[in-house]
Amino acid sequence: MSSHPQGPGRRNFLKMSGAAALGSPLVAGGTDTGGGASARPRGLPPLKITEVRVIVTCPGRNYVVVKILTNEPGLYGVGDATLNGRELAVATALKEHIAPLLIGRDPEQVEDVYQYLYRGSYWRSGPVQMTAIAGVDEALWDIKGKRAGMPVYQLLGGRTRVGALAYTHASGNEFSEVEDAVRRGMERSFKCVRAQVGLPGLAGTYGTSVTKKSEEHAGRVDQQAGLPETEIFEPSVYLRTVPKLFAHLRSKLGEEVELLHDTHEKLGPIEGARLARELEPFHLFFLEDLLRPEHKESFRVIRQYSTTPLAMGELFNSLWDCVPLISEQLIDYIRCDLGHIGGITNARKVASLAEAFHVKTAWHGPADVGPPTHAASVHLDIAIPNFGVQEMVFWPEATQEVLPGAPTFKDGYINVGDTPGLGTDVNEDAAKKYPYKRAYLPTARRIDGSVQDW
Ligand code: KDG
Ligand code: MG
Repeated sequence: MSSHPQGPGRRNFLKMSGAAALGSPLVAGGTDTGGGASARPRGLPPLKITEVRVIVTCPGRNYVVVKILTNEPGLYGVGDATLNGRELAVATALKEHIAPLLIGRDPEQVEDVYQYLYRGSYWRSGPVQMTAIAGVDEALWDIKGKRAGMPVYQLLGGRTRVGALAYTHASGNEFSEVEDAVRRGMERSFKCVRAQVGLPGLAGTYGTSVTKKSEEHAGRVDQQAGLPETEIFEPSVYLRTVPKLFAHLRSKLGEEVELLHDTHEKLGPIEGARLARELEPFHLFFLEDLLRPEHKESFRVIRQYSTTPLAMGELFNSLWDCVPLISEQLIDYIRCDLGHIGGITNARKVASLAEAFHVKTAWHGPADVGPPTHAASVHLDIAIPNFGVQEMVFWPEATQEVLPGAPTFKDGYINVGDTPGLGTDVNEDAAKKYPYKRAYLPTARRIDGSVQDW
């Protein structure tokens, strides 16, 4: 192979040798070492996975990073396999169960590896397994891009837009604080801002327990060291407060700024319908995650009552979680997390399914998934035709030191550059400076003490 693992020599070589052929089928009873190891295009040396490193690090918060090395000197890929509050479960799945299956396999057979890890394991889906698979998938796309000398978005069909419209977060305990935070987002050139407010008499509502500079914390849900803290939630208080917040924001800020809101799966169907209906006059860009993820058909109730655009999906782990909502056009934005739904390979299928039903994408982009997942999301955003909006974060210095190369933000848009692969990396020495710290998400209860969806 060329002495420049990421250089243009690769691209020319691939052009000359044509598309990679799939290999000969396995003979019955053999060990599955992958579909195509034996049938590479003439002259292209076979590529093999030689090592899978699982790096757990806490530069401000916990991240699980997958680094896949190959037999080609210098050629490796980096993926993110972080599952907030369950990091070590994913790291163990990767180290103990998945890594041994990857050694010797052809890293370029991304779809085959995905199928093998998803369907081949018999135990399918679930957040731990799908986050682990996402880490592997992102690393393999990174390798493929580096080998081709192209950014991943080129492998996905090339650019369809100059950048991905991004949204940031604004929050506060008073309406005026939220208003100020939205203004700060707008000053920073955001065209879209998610607004969350504290509930009177109830301390620590979802998305509000941050400092006044809330846009710095976009998507950042504080991890609770030790044991999780409990927030108190009451649907009646929430339902009375949120429409008044948006009435306030529209009266102060006008119609132009796009406003979003996240219910974070806290309501029942008729409550969700009431909220969506009462928010109609304030023209939200979307109302996110009204209902728990289990019974998708409940969204029919909301659709009957309201034209507020709906988004859903950050807790979904499989393509089939998305099918009822998309095929019945019960939502307007599908917002799976690439890091929890198996990576680019599965998310692009979700996007294509959505395209057929007039549903757009709004991939989940909080700080509790790492820069490689954010980069993967943006590569997909700028390549697909039915992109909607991208949630984004600003990274603290320590995260940038350990996980460099995150997408950049300018004039309301988030973007990736032309570095081959995903453009992100891991600094293993820096990662060692920040050892894992056990941490949890908060949890929630009603005033009567019963468990509430957080
Ligand atoms: O780990 C949980 C967070 O990722 C989640 O609470 C953030 O809902 C979220 C969002 O929309 O960013
Ligand atoms: Mg959310």
